[in-house]
Amino acid sequence: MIKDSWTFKPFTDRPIALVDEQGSWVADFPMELPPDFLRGLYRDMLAARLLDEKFVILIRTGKTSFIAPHAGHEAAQVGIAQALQRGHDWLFPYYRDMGLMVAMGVPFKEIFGQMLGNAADPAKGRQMPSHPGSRALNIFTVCSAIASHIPPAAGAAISMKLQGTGQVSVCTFGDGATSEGDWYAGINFAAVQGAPAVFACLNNRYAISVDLSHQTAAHTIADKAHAFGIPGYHVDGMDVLASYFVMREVIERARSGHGPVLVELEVYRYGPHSSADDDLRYRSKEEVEAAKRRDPIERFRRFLEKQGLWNLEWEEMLRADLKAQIDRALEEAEAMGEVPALAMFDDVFAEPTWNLIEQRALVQEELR
Ligand SMILES: Cc1ncc(C[n+]2csc(CCOP(=O)(O)OP(=O)(O)O)c2C)c(N)n1
Repeated sequence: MIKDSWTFKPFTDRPIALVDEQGSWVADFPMELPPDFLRGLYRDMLAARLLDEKFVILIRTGKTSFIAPHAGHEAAQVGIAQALQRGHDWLFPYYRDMGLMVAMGVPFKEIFGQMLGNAADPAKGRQMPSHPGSRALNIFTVCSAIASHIPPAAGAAISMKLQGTGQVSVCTFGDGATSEGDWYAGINFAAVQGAPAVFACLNNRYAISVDLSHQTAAHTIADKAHAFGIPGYHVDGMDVLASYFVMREVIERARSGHGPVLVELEVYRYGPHSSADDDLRYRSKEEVEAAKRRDPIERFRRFLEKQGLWNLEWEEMLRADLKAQIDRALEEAEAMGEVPALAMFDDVFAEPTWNLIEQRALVQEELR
C-alpha cells in the first residue's frame, strides 16, 4: 500500500513533541496505544537507566574497562526499538546504544558478557566494552569508528529492496558522526537507490568535548536531508511517544517503498562521554542539572500517572524486579569465566589460513 499523506511534517523548526514537560498529551491526533504497551515503554526506559547505573559500578570496581553512558538517551532509544519489527528489521547501532539493546530484547546476561569480555559474550570478548551485537536479533555488531556502519546500513537496505524482503534497515549514530564522509556517502547511496533505510541521529549536542556549533553551521541535523533529497524529521528525543510515533511512521514510509529518511532526535547525555572523559572541563554542572530536570523518564511517568497507569507501588515493584534481573544476569555472566586465549584465532575467516594455524600452535605452545 502506497500512502502519500503522513501525520508528521519534515523540516519543522521546533522539534516534534507529543507530550509536554507536565506529562500532557499535546498532539492533534488521538494517542490510541494500549496500556500494556505504554507501561512497557516505561519499563524499558527504567531498565535502561538502571543498567546505566550498574555500568558505573562495573567501571568503579574495575570489572569493566570502558563505558559509554547512555542515561538521557532512553526515550529515543526505546522509541526506536519499539517502532521497528524486532528480529525482522535490521538495526545498525553505535556504542552508546545500550538502552536500545535492552529495548530490542538483548538479554542482560549477553550485555554483561560483552562488558566483561568473557565467555558470556556471544562475540567471545573480541571487542572493547560497549560494542554489542546480536545475530539472533539482527543487530549489526557495533564498530568503534563513528560512521563506519552507515554504508553497511545502506547496503543492507539496498539488499532488502532487491530481494523484496519487506525489511527496513535502521541505523543510529551521534551528532559527531554526521561530519564523516562515510555518513554522507552512505546516506546518499541509500537515497539514490530508494532503499528502505532510516538514519536516526541521537543528537546530544556533544561529540566528546566538541559542541554541535563546532560540528556544523547547519540549523539542524535534520536539514542535512535536503542534500540527499530525502525528508528530515526533527524530534524531541526526550519524549518517548514523539520518538516512537515518528519512528513508526518513517519506518512504515521506508517499508512501503518511499525510500530513506533522516531523523534527528534531540537528547542529552547525563554522564561523561565515556569513562575516559572529564565532562566538567567543557560543560557546567548547572547545564547537566537543568537537563536532568527535563528527564525523559520522569516526563513519561507524569504522563502515565495522568492516564491512571502509574502509582508508587507499581514503580517500586518494577524497580525491585528490574534490579533483581540485572543483578542475577551479572552474576550469571561473571560465572561464565574467561574466553580461552586461543579463541583469538577463531573467526578471522570461516576456515583458518596456514599462517593462523601456525600462530595458533605457537601460542598454544607458549601457554603450556
Ligand atoms: C572515525 C572516527 N574518528 C574518531 C573517533 C573517536 N571518537 C570516538 S567517539 C567520538 C565522538 C562521537 O560523538 P557523537 O557522534 O556525537 O556521539 P556521542 O558519543 O555524543 O553519542 C569520537 C570523535 C572514532 N571513534 N571514529
